[in-house]
Amino acid sequence: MALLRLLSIFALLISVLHSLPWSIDISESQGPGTILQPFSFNCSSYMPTLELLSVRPPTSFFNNPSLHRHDKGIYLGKVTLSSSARLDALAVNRYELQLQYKCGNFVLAGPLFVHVQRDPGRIRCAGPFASPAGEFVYVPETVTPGALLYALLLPGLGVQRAQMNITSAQDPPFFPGPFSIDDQGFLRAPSQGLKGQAPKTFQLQILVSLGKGQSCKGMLTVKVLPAPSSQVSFPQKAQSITISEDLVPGSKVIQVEARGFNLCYEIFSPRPSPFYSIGQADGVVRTTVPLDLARAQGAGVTKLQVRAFEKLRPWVSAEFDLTVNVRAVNQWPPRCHPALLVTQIPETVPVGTVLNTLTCVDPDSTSAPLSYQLQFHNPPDSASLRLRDRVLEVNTTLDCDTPGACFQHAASILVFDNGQPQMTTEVLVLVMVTPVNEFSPACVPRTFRVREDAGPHTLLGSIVGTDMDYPPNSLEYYISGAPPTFAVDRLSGELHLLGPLDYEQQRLYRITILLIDHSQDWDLNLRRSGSCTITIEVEDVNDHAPECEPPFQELTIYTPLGRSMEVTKVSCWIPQEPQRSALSYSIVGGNSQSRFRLQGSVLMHNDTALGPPWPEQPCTYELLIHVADVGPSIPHLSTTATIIVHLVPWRASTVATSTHRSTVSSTMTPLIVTDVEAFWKPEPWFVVVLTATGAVFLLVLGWLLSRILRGFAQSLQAPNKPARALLLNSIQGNAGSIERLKEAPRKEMSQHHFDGRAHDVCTGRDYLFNTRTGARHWL
Ligand SMILES: *[C@@H]1O[C@H](CO)[C@@H](O)[C@H](O)[C@H]1NC(C)=O
Ligand SMILES: *[C@@H]1O[C@H](CO)[C@@H](O)[C@H](O)[C@H]1NC(C)=O
Ligand SMILES: *[C@@H]1O[C@H](CO)[C@@H](O)[C@H](O)[C@H]1NC(C)=O
Ligand SMILES: CC(=O)N[C@H]1CO[C@H](CO)[C@@H](O)[C@@H]1O
Repeated sequence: MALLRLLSIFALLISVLHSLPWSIDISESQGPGTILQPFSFNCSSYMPTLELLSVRPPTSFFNNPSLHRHDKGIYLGKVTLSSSARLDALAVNRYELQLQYKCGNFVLAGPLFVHVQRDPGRIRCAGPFASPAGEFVYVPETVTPGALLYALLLPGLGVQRAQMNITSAQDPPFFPGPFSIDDQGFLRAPSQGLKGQAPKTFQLQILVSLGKGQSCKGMLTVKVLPAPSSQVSFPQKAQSITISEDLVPGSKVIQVEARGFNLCYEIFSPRPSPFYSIGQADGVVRTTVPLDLARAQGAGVTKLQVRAFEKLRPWVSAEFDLTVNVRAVNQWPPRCHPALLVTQIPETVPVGTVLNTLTCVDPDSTSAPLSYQLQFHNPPDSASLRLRDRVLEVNTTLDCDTPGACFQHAASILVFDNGQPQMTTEVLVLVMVTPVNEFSPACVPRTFRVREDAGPHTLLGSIVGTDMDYPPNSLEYYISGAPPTFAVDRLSGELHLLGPLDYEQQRLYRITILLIDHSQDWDLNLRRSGSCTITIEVEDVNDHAPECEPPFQELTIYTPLGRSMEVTKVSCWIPQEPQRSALSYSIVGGNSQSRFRLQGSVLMHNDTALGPPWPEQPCTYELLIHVADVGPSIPHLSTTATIIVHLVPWRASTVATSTHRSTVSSTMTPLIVTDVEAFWKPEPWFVVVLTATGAVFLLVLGWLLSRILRGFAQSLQAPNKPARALLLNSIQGNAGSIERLKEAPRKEMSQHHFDGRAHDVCTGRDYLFNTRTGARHWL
């Protein structure tokens, strides 16, 4: 050892002294910290430095040299292997270290050659195999099962056999089966093969072990490659497809499929595609936005160019033209403004008045034309409104004064689009017609007649007013400025009498009836009026009974047989109302054999009616003449005059016809009983009748006595004179029979009604008679 040291010092001295390049051999098995070679320098008066300027090939295997003072003026320099030193004779077997020594101004530079010697007893895991990522082995997936994939050769292994094991786990399902490596370093594929394993990578940790406890580790990464494809192609070059616009975004349009291995798909035109996307792996084309044709412009037809390519070899590709047509779908009915049409118009609006104009749009297509149709609901089949294009107008008069309710018109406007399927919108129309008071009420002038004795509240008549507005004849009646004699019922138009009337004071009234309509206009204050004149004629009513002058006559008539002649004239009048001259006369009693009749007020005798043989003897007739007033009203006041006629038959050979008239003397007051039909008052009448009858009876008796005495001498030639004259008072209606005639047989009185008693001189018998019927009862 001491010898070696001496040698080295010697060598150093040589080197320093001669500055010769020198070299060192070092075994590759030397590790970090190994001192290569110490060398000394002579530098007495300076502090020397030693530097490693460079290493070729560059490496960090060497530390900077160190310099230590060894003895007086002598320094020892050392170069050691760094901690990263991994010497490998197969990789680099010579390093050149450039060293520089300084001692004061003295500079010495020179190379040091380090020769790395191989160590035959050492195995090494070197190269990419020993790197953390390991060695990459690319294998197509079509490799035959168990095929040799890789041979792991380790430097320095030489002919020695090492044991190689895969230490990492190879568990399914990631591993189709275990890879294997043998002692020669031959890596083989799993016996199951690698089909379908692309593009997996399998990392295999390899342990290399030699005897004598030596071993190292490394990594092999097997990457399975897909089978090399033949060619990528589409079954057809182009395709056209039609979809409807109502597809929601994300809907599948079509799936494209190309032949090839491990393909990807993309749309390469247009790029970016605004409406569609394609699934990179599955080739499904989907929509990305709503395809509303009205809004998404240009969505109608889209030409897509699709490319399919191999994932690992993108340049292997095929192209496909896809045309997507979007079909419009009618999704929305038209939208209209206004959506509901309610309006109110007066009935007088002229035909052609515009009620409203519809504005409709189709959300599906703003430009497509729409069609409109008017449909009536109430009244059905009405022609009152019409639709011209989109304008609702009044078509016919909306007059509501004719019967039938027309105040509300209900209809619909149907708006159709022309899409498929057709969509419809209904716009309800409600037109209220308001009434207008157009017409004035009217009434016809009329004349009413009323008896002057009519009582209060007597109905004179009804005024009928008319008004053509609806509701018809909604009228009220008023009397305009009338005297308070009349009143009109406000609602019914009946005209009533209020106060007393007097024909003698006022015969004619003219009153103006005012008619005012109501409830015939939307504005209830709008009322119209009309009027007409009603004439009221007061009818005269006779207030007094007629009187006759003289009231009682007695006549002797010489009449030629079979001749007719005037007997006398009955002259009667109403003294209080001399203008009322029309009176009616009738014979009501004593006209036996109907020998007398009345021509107006003239009493005629007619023998011819009797026919021969005419009576030879004189006869006496007591005739009762009923006199009544006639006028505009029913005659109701009357009197009865009495005429006694002595009829003396006269032969033509004797004397001419003559009439002997004897009037009632002034002392003999004839009695005329009058009776007002409507108002018979029995009590005063009875008193008068009884008194008067008694008095007359006495007078007549006296007169008869004088007649008998006077006529005794004439009794030979004159006919039989009536022994008595009966003055009977006519009583109309139910006046009843005269009490005096009690001797009449009871049973016949009960059957007939007799007013008086008379004596027929021609037959010589007494009889009872009825003044109205002329019936007789012979006693
Ligand atoms: C390595 O593999 C061999 C068989 O090839 C086996 O006998 C040996 O035990 C294995 N060694 C280790 C450490 O697994
Ligand atoms: C409009 O009125 C006329 C008659 O005036 C009728 O012929 C026509 O049909 C009406 N129009 C409509 C749309 O009802
Ligand atoms: C008298 O009566 C007869 C028969 O009724 C009639 O034909 C005749 O005309 C009358 N004479 C006169 C003058 O009225
Ligand atoms: C041992 C050795 O060589 N020593 C030398 C160092 O250098 C001085 C002068 O430069 C010499 O005198 C010594 O002999």
